[in-house]
Order: sequence, then structure tokens, then C-alpha cells
Amino acid sequence: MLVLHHLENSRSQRIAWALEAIGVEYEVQTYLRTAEQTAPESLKRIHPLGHAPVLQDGDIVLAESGAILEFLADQYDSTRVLKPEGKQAVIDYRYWLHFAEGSFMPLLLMLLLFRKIPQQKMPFFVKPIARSICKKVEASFIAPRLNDVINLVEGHLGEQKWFAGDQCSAADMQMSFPLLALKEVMNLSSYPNITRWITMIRSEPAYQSAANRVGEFQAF
Ligand SMILES: N[C@@H](CCC(=O)N[C@@H](CS)C(=O)NCC(=O)O)C(=O)O
Repeated sequence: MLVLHHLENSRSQRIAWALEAIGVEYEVQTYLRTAEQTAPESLKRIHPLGHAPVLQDGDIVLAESGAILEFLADQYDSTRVLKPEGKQAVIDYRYWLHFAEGSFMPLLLMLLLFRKIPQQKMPFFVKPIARSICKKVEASFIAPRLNDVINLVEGHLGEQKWFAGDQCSAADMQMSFPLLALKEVMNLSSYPNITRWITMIRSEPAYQSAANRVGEFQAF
């Protein structure tokens, strides 16, 4: 049976959504985050990087959510709910599958880290300096790039209902994590297309089954 190694409140929620959508049986091994919000060492026994998600299929052990989604699409998706059909839809599917981790998540992680740094323990006289440097990095480097990313996504979802093709696909599953994480750190009321899409994915039956089984993303 397929085993999903799931770290609480993490990207592995995407994989649970995909597994529910294709309707295969799977087992969930849940790992709790440490006090520092990292994955526990025990996840390194499954994959050397110790990151989630990891999918185990017999002796195949696969990390990277995009690679796992493609594996499921190739090997288990007999009714083709993960990968759309049609030339443009497949181009979009690949693009957003890579975009989520390649262009979106690094900026979001940087934003979270640079907001966290000034909250760390440090001598009181260092704190204002740390705060000022972090604000400068956020304003000059992270925010303009993140705005470009958000505007690109908003524009795309203004032109089409789903990320790739005319129905929900693995591209939506992959994009769900950065967009749900973004919603936790930013007011999205001026992005009606992203807001509509978030409401739409939350009403997907497979999304809801996955949320019931492994939980939904919440801010740290
Ligand atoms: N690009 C990888 C990222 C994997 C990743 O960083 N996962 C996070 C959970 S969302 C993790 O395991 N973090 C724990 C840690 O860094 O200790 C993917 O898409 O699967």
C-alpha cells in the first residue's frame, strides 16, 4: 500500500489531496514538528533530507511534492484527474507544478524568515538594527518580487478558472500550499481571483477528505 509520510501542517497536505482525488488506498504516517517548527530527525530515516512529503510505494521512496504528483499522475491516475489533456493545458500544468516550488515558495520562505529574525532572542541594542535590516530586505528585495508573483497568479486566474485546463488538476494541488500560506501572511481582499480560487478548492470533495484526514494549513 502507498504510504504518505506526512509532517503536520505542511506540503504533504497536497499529496493527501491528490491521493483522495484519484481514490487509491493509502496509509498516513504523521510526524510532529519540533519546538523550532522543523521536521523531527525520524523523518531522515525515510529520506536523507528529512523533509515532507515523502511517498513510499514498495521500495520506491520519493520526495519533492512536484515529483510525487507527477509519479501519481503517471502510475495511479487511471481516470486522469491529476493531469489535464490538451496541449496548452499540459504546458500550464507543468509550468505551475514547477512555479510553486521554483518561484513562489522561496520568496514566501524568505518573507517568513526575515519577519521572524527580529523576534529572536538577541541583546536589546541589536534588535532595532536587526529589525531595520530585515525591513529593508523585505521592502527592497522580497516584496517587489512577491508582488510580481502574486500579480502573475492573479492575472492567470482571471483568465481561467483553474490553473491548467478546465478542471481541477495537480497544478492546483501544487499551488494550494503557497497560496494558502500567503493568505495567512497577507490580506488578499484586493486579489479577487485568488480569493475565488481558494474558496473553490476548499469546496472540492477530495480537498475536504484530505483536510479531514491530515488537516488544513494554518499559520505557524
Ligand atoms: N520542495 C520540497 C520542499 C519540502 C519541504 O521543505 N518540506 C517542509 C514541510 S512544508 C519540511 O519538511 N520542513 C521541515 C524542515 O525543514 O525541517 C517539496 O515540495 O516537497
